[in-house]
Amino acid sequence: MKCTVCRGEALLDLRRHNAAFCAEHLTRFCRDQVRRAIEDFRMVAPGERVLVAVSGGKDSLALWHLLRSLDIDCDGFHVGLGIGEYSDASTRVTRSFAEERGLRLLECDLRSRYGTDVPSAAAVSRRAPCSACGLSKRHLFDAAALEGGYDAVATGHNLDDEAAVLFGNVLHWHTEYLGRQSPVLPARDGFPRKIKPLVRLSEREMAAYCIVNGIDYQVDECPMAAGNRHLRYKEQLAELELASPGAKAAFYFGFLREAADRFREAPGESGDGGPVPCERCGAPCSGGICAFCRLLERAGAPMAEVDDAPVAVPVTFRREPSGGAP
Ligand code: Q46
Ligand code: ZN
Ligand code: ZN
Repeated sequence: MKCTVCRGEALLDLRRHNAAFCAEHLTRFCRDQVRRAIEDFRMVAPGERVLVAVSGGKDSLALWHLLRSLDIDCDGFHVGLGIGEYSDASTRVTRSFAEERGLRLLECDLRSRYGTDVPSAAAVSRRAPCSACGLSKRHLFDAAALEGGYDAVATGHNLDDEAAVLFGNVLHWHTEYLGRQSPVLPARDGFPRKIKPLVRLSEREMAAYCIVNGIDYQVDECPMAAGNRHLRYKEQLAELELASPGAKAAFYFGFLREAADRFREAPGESGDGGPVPCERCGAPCSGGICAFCRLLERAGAPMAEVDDAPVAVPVTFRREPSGGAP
């Protein structure tokens, strides 16, 4: 198999693009795809600062690496979820990535900051672990971005993730979610802008990108993900993609082009009068106490002791961040 660009030995074929790439041209391809997503969806303007949500998995580490290689001013933010050895290993790999490259990493450890973790909060509140986890991460990403004055929060959702979410939302006609399914959600009502610069790249491409760029990542799946519907949708779409390369991209980008606008809510249409600050943490919510503070309350977190502490704390490494190349 030859590289489509240089005719050298290729290490990855991309059937949906009818191409194959060597290490150098795969890296260049991934960078071009991210640059194109950022431009097409106006994700980041010159001079803006981005907070990258970094789990320690291949997608988020590759995203951080790619954004740095495009000279985007960005720092990482990692949340310690407290999911046993899986979380400990994810934190270790994230710290090593940042330390080796002299990058600025912020962290929030659920247990030390709030006295709880994802498994306990999910058990006490009788929520599915992924629901408690997703709620916590969304809240903390927003809070950390606002606290640090970042213009946008970038997450490592790739084409496979977005196509699977779209598939689930269409299957069940979750029209409200379809209205919000976009690679960029503008800042509004006190929430920072959310961007997904990897939407043009697949999981397989991200794994290959990490390997050829020497990025060590958490390879284990989260133990809480087992049986999750999202994974099933991914498997079904992967089968479809195998039989018909490009099907996933056609489905997802076709939706954005042809149908997404039809599901968007016009400003003020929700009729709820807009958000008000949470009585406890000040985050925008529909009234009273926000969902995250309610979750903490149910989990018995000692709120009064932590209310004023910052959400995201910079991790100190042996040497100072140099701001150099990735
Ligand atoms: S980390 Fe959290 Fe995922 Fe684990 S508990 Fe579910 S949502 S599967 S991205
Ligand atoms: Zn090549
Ligand atoms: Zn709150």
